[in-house]
This record gives sequence, C-alpha cells and structure tokens, in this order.
Amino acid sequence: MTAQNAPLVGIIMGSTSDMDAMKPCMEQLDAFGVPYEVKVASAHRKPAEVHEWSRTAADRGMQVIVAAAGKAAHLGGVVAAYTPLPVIAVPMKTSDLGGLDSLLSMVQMPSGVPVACVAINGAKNAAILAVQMMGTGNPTMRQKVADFKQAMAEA
Ligand code: RP5
Repeated sequence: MTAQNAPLVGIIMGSTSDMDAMKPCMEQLDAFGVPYEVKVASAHRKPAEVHEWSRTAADRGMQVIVAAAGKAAHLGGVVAAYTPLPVIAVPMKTSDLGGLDSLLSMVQMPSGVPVACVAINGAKNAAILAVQMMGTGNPTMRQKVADFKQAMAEA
C-alpha cells in the first residue's frame, strides 16, 4: 500500500449480511477516489476485535469512521467510545422492525459520545458526509463534494 491509497475512511459493519446494503457507501467512495478499509465485526459477537480496530483506527491513518449495524445497533456508539475520530452510523433495515430498531439504537447516544447518523440504509449519504467532514480541513476533498453537487444539479 502506498501513502496515496492508504485508507482514510474506516467502514465497519456488524455482519456480512450488512455488506449488500453498504455497497453504495463503497461505490460512492470509489467514485470520489477516496480509499477506505472494510471490517466486519459485531459489537456483541466480537467486542475485543471491535475495541482493537477502533482504538487503532486514527493511528492507522483513518480520518472518519462509518459504522453500519442492525437490530440492537450499538456498533457506532461502541466504536465512538474508543476513538477520537468522527463516527457516522448507518442503521440497517431489519426484517422484524424495518430498521427503526437500528435507528433508535444509534441516535440515542448518551451526552459526551456523539455519533452522527444517516437514514436507514443510508450508506451512500454516509460516504458523502464522510468526505464532507474530511473537506473541512482539506480543499481537495471539499472540491470533490462541490463537483458532486454540481453534477447532481446538472443531471
Ligand atoms: C447486527 O445484527 C448486524 O449488523 C446485522 O445487521 C444484524 C443481523 O446479523 P446476522 O444475524 O445477519 O449476522 O449485528
């Protein structure tokens, strides 16, 4: 891996069953030309792995984390507990409660540990928001989003 393609966005999801819903996030980051890494680990099934990945994310070069999970979706909050990086949560649509369970689990964070949250299955918006966050201190990233908005307006 060269410095140029070192991952800047860390995408973590609770299960391989979340992968299809998260594809639009990866596709949008690919479209922006922003490198990312993908990790599958559940806050409940693999808590030690989630801890280690989150604790080391900033030192590994990540700037923003996108965390997707369904049902009792604590992944974003748990990741946020271990990293100073901004965390964007993506509530996964679920078979039983339609994803409202995931959404409420993600947004109702205790004071002091914020997690940004996009719509149910809002994977594409998570990618755009991640690049917008990086763009606050990086004109190249900001331009990517400006170009994206321009293209959307002209389509
Ligand atoms: C969560 O439970 C995952 O994020 C997934 O959305 C949901 C169901 O996981 P599986 O039982 O399909 O592995 O941890």
